[in-house]
Amino acid sequence: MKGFCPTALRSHKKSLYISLGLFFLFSLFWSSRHIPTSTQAFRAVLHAGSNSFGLPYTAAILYLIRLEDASDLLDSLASVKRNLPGPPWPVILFHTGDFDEEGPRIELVDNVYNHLGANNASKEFTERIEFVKLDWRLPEGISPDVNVVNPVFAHQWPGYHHMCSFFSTQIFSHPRLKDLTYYMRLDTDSLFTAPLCYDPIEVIHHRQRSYGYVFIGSEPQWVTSGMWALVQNYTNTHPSVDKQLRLNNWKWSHRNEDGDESLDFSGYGTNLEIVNLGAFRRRDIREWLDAIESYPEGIYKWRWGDAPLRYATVQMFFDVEKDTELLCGIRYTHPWNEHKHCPCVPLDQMALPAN
Ligand SMILES: Nc1nc2c(ncn2[C@@H]2O[C@H](COP(=O)(O)OP(=O)(O)OP(=O)(O)O)[C@@H](O)[C@H]2O)c(=O)[nH]1
Ligand SMILES: [Mg+2]
Repeated sequence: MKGFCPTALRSHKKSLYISLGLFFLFSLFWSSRHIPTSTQAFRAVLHAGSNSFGLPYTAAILYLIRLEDASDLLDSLASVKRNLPGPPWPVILFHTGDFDEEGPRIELVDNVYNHLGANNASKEFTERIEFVKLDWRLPEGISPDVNVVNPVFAHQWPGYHHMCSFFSTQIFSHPRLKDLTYYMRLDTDSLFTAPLCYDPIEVIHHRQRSYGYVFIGSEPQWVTSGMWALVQNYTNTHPSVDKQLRLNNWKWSHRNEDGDESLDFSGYGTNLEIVNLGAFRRRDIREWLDAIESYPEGIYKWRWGDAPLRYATVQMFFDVEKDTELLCGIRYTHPWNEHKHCPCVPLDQMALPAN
């Protein structure tokens, strides 16, 4: 009977193979088109208190986005995919309504997929994307009428001001970040320009840092009206803050007769930052963030930015030598910001912090 194969059975087998082949091709086509827009399964693992990578920490990459910045976002995400090593952490896209409907969400994820190019592990990358809606409201005491508020940066009011408020004070208590150890923030116009020799989140963890950044800039005085005074008043009533600022060699500005400050306020480049969430959720830091919120005119009228507010917060509550990391080995650009790069030193050649 060896080699016996009646014609009927052979043609039956043939059609079976053809059907299987067609089924395989169809599923391949379908799976490449059907791109999920959330990472529920991944999140379920995180919520169980561990992660799939066997790491003692969890993280996410996050953006705040809006429809008009979608094409920048594609380039930024492509630069993350191409140049940022490390575990495939979720990519959280916070939005404020532009992606409420499924249509724009699917379209954006499809565009990311096409921008990355098929057969490029692009599907896996798009599966990391999550959309999270933010419900922005003006704080009490701020009129919804732009003419009443007469804010600095009126042309982008209140969106830009909401953005500053979200990143300065609210982000640390956002429910989606509750179980995360770290977040890396990027803006839609943030770009990694070359492959990195380390995973920056792993560097922050390994070196036990609370805050990672790539540059410090300075803010023009027309967007910091009253900021020096708020920090000074708070410091005067909080001796531990005064002590920490002295240890960090903080320099105070002085006002001349014309009301001009002798110093511009510095600011971390928050368009790429890594935050240890637990460190920023300290009670004394929360008290300071509440003080910022209790003077909403600071952000909503005077357009205080999240960059100088982050700078003040870190300098007031952390030891900048021990708790912050300048990640200058990252090849990175953001419009209007110039900064120095340093050679990228792989993690296994970095020293552990001496405690
Ligand atoms: N949803 C939403 N996102 C915003 C709004 N304003 C800014 N963003 C986002 O917040 C991030 C920072 O905004 P940018 O306009 O880049 O702010 P910036 O870096 O201070 O300003 P530039 O120097 O012009 O880049 C970007 O990812 C924007 O897409 C807004 O009104 N709504
Ligand atoms: Mg920007």
